[in-house]
Amino acid sequence: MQLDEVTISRAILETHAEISSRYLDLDIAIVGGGPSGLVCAALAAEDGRKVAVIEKKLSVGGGMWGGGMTFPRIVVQEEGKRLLDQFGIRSRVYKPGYHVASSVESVAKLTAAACDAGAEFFNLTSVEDVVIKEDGRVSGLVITTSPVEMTGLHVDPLTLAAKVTVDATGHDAVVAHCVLRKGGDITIHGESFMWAERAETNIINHTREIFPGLIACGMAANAVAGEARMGPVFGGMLLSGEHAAVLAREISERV
Ligand code: 48H
Repeated sequence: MQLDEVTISRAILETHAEISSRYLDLDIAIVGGGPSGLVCAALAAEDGRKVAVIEKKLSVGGGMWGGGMTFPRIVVQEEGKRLLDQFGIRSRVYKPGYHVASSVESVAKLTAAACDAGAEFFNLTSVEDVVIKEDGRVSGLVITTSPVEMTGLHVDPLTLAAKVTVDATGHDAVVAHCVLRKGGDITIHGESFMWAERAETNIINHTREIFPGLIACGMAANAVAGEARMGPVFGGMLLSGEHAAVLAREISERV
């Protein structure tokens, strides 16, 4: 078999240029590839939307890999069990209503589902700002590569367009903060104390369009709303991602 180094390089550069330029114009941009973003990506792409996940780290999965305090197990309550089943994630019942799954299997299967459904992934890519024009909506994202962000080099970013953006950046609610920082009319209350049952009950209501064109999802939804945290129970993240996919579809059809 012949293998030429320059051909390998061209294969990567040309393929990535073709795919990334095709995905510069999206139905739904999901910022953050944690559990809520992955579920949202899988379900929105399955629904036929043009979806990309923008993830600043090398790997997607966010805070799910480490389970609880580095022990690679997650708990999912009864309400979220059907989503474990839907994504083929095996679990065992610890006590009635407490389903335990491998955190590694969970990330792998959610990621595979999003890929299979046709979502595209831009890892090592960080969102640093939003596009807001005369219609007052978030209509795009300003992106840079994570190595540029980490080194603080003065390199101008690129921009992509999206009918809807989902802020799935976890505790930091990064996209919501971009809007706030630039003077957008948005209130971020900040995450509250640990109260698992309350946090998990209320997260669906907090998963909503928090600014025109911007949906808060997963832990970011609770952080924006001033809601409690929940520790390593992940049903709310899965359900929030599912709800965000439904909202994103409705909003993208109106734009
Ligand atoms: C691109 C970015 C940027 C950026 C961040 O934290 P996550 O896992 O988010 P969720 O909401 O899907 O899940 C939260 C869960 O993991 C968790 O932390 C829980 C349940 N905590 C409970 C508790 O009590 O502590 O993933 C967010 C992802 C990460 O992969 C980040 O790297 C990524 O977003 N991200 N991607 N551009 N500017 N900022």
